[in-house]
Amino acid sequence: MKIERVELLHVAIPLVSPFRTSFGTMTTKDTFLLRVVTDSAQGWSEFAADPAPLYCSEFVGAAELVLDQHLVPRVTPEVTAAEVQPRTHAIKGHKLAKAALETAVLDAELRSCGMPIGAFLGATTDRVPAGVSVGIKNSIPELISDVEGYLAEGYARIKLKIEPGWDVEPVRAVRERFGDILLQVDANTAYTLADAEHLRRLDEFDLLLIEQPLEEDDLRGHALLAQRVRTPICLDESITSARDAATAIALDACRVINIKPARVGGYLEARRIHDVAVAHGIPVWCGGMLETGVGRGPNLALAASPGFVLPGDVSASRRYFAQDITEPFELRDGFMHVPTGPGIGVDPIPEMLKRFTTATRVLYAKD
Ligand code: NPG
Repeated sequence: MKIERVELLHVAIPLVSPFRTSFGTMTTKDTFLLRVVTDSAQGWSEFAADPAPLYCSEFVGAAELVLDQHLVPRVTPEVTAAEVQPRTHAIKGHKLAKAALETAVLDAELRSCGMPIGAFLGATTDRVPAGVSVGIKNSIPELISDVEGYLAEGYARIKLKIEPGWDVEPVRAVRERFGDILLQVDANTAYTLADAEHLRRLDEFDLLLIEQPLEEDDLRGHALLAQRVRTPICLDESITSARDAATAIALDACRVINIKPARVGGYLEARRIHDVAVAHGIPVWCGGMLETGVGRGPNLALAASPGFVLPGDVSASRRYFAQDITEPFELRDGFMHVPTGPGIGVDPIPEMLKRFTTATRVLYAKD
């Protein structure tokens, strides 16, 4: 497939309400889209990280630079989606930037042969149960009211963001108020092994899992923590490849894995992690990074693979955006539907693209 043009479009889309985690508060989805025009079709993708390196080491400015100077030159003028990873392998790290590039190329390739990404990845269902991630609130009544609203909308599972000082009490309040719902927590690396006894207090609430309690490079710490708490440990930030997944499983550092395609370099590696996990009997679920429809569509397709046995962070567009950049994804009876069109199955709406784009840059143009 011949690439004719690569464009990077900065977009800024307001969130319906601030989203607070242990690493910061987001009020706008501020990122970029990639558009890859080829001789047969065009492809779209979304860079998943934020303007500051708070969730992971990558951020918008660095990704733009590495795509422009190091990644795009290695895949132009001719490439296939499967070749993106080997051709960019020499560039260390930058998996979220690589994921954006691979996904746009994959989208173009799949569109050119009329294949939906779900069919390509091996989806075995056309709808997936949706969970919702609930940020840290100013008070427990505020949290209860938000959770009540999400349950009324039909979400199948609630994930509470936690941090030291906002953990046992909010979890207790939600469990007491809503009874036997599917409930899990996400610490985004906010604790240390010295907090093991404190984290053990979460055991009484029968959580599905505790996600990424310790630093991303602390697999041993997670393995030791797993011996001291009953709640299953789930890894997110720590898993950036199929090899990481195999290592973490071998070390007993996790009993569940959150797969975010962006974090692991794209959908091809995400599928490999899924396969490693399935081979070891480890359940997986699909994470989210407040993606617009451009990222949400393919995430839903991945979440339709058979190993995704837990509800993912694949909520409706309106959970985050009053107006999405694509047609909105909607929740129906607690499920989200996998897009069926070719490629990622969604396109930015030209009018919305115009409204939300703050700058456009051409990274490659055929002479
Ligand atoms: O529903 O898309 C969603 C968000 C789910 O909580 C969520 N994402 O740590 O998993 C996370 C968190 C996140 C948000 C990560 C923003 C990075 C950026």
